[in-house]
Amino acid sequence: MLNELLEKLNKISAAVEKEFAAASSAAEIENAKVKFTGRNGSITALAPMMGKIPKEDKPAAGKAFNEAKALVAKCMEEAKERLGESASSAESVDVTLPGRKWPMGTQHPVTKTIDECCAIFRRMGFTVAAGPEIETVANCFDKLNAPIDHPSRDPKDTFYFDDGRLMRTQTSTVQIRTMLAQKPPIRIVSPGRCFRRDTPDATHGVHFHQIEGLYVDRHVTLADLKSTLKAFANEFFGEGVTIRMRPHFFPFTEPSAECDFSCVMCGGKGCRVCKNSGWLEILGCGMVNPNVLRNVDIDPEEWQGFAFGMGIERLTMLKYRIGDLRLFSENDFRFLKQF
Ligand code: 2NM
Repeated sequence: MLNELLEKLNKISAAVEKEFAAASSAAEIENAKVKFTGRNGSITALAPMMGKIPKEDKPAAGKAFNEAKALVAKCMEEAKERLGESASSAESVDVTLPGRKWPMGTQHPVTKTIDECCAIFRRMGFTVAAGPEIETVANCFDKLNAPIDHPSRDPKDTFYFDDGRLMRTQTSTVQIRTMLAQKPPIRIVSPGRCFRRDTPDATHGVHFHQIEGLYVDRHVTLADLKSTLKAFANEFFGEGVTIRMRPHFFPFTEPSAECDFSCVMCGGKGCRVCKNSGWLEILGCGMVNPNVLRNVDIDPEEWQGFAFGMGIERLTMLKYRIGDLRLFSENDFRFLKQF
């Protein structure tokens, strides 16, 4: 038994010397090592024989094993030395290996909708404007003609800082900033994040996205507003969509309206999504209240304007048939990678 083992180890040792002597790259050296002492290496494979060696022969067998392993280590060192620099650095980069693939990211569906809305309004001559998320009471409420007791001013509904500033509740603040900084004509859309203080639950958190539009010029009428919204509806949802306006109230516009689009799911026939009405409430709009214009030093006798605002999440859900708001904030890759 011992002789058989010694014979096998001898043969392998000869092969070890040959193999390492022939190795001409770091990869080949590594391969040779694996071939002899790796998990399925030929020396490793002899280990079970130890169990069958008679007790008195075990020391000799163990010695022979250790010598074979030491030979592998020695030949490996020699081979590495022989190859010098080329083995340790240059050759260790195997240029024939395939490159590492970096996963390609995707756009968040909310970002997609923002970009698409901006593109549509740009084609109609609007500029995209941005502003800070932390705002003053003046920009968020006072200048927008919000009455002093308006519920949205309540700290129950709006996040206030100790210094009196707040997290904007709509992006009309950007319209105010633009009107203060520029003379009409003004044509802007302002997409962005808004904050309302609500107890976060399964269906809504504290922030959402809006895009608001503003057009101030001479002779702007409700007809301009309606045709702009109709053009948007057809660009965003498709040619077949019709719109309607219903009277409403906002402090910053007069008159004000809510604008419905014919249901994009059923084409207006009535379905679950439109609660069988054939219509979807999409946005709020109106003619800029003369008080707002006066608040930003624009003469309402000379200039008129229209404005509108809509929720990005709702547009996105309707366009991509997303049934649950939570998907927008859960960061589930299975959801996000579809966009
Ligand atoms: C809406 C609905 C109606 C609006 C008004 C203004 C401004 F600054 F001109 F007064 N900006 N946005 C507006 C009007 C926003 O959101 C539902």
